[in-house]
Amino acid sequence: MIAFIKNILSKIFTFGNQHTQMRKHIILFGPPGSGKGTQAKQLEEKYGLVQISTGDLFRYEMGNDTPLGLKAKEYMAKGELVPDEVTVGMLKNKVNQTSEAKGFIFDGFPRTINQAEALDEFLQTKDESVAALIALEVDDDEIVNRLLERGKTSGRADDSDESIIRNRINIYKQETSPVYKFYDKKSKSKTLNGIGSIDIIFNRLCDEIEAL
Ligand code: B4P
Repeated sequence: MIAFIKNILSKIFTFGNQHTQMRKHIILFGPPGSGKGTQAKQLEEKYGLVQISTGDLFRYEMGNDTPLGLKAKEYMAKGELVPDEVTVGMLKNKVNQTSEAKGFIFDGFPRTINQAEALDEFLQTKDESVAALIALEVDDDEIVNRLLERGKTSGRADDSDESIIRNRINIYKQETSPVYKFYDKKSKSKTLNGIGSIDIIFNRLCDEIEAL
């Protein structure tokens, strides 16, 4: 009888651990144009994780002229952050709609300490947490070049004007970079050189993720 109970308990705990291990949530971090979106798409394919890009979600809403999209447009066109209450609600909806995912790559989220706290609290309600924040380091001039280059074809208002790009970089330094320290205090932050070919950076990221 005791052996039977032990067996049942061990199955329950094994299942619990497997579930927790399977859900690996990674924050891909870095300034605008550091390659978060580019890399997240490849990581999604390799590891079967689901990319959630708040920038893409906002662009989708803007493209459909929804009330949320119209609100986001006011801020994004100037290179400013969309208010936290709008962003956090949208993110939670997306996570809940994708509940079967093995884990998420958060691309461009969290961008403020408020967003980071909201994310941690939200994941805690599911008995989950962020596995790591991986920051791609790229200098300002490289960012400006990349985004102006993308602006030639993307049609994005926030990529076509150097002063807007510089504003995005400044906002990153003031409002977003503290998120790195927030996760560093939990020993979860890592930094990678984001300059080099897309494949080289992808390999660096894979090494970090596999070491988690
Ligand atoms: P996002 O859509 O998140 O994107 P991003 O900052 O433009 O760039 P990303 O780092 O993903 O760069 P990518 O791979 O595309 O944000 C846009 C706006 O949305 C924000 O400014 C804000 O207004 C709003 N927003 C989004 N999330 C928010 C949030 N959480 N809270 C509030 N507001 C929010 O790469 C850029 C270019 O570089 C591409 O052309 C790519 O081809 C090139 N590239 C990539 N890797 C390269 C490499 N290794 N070498 C050379 N070029 C490379």
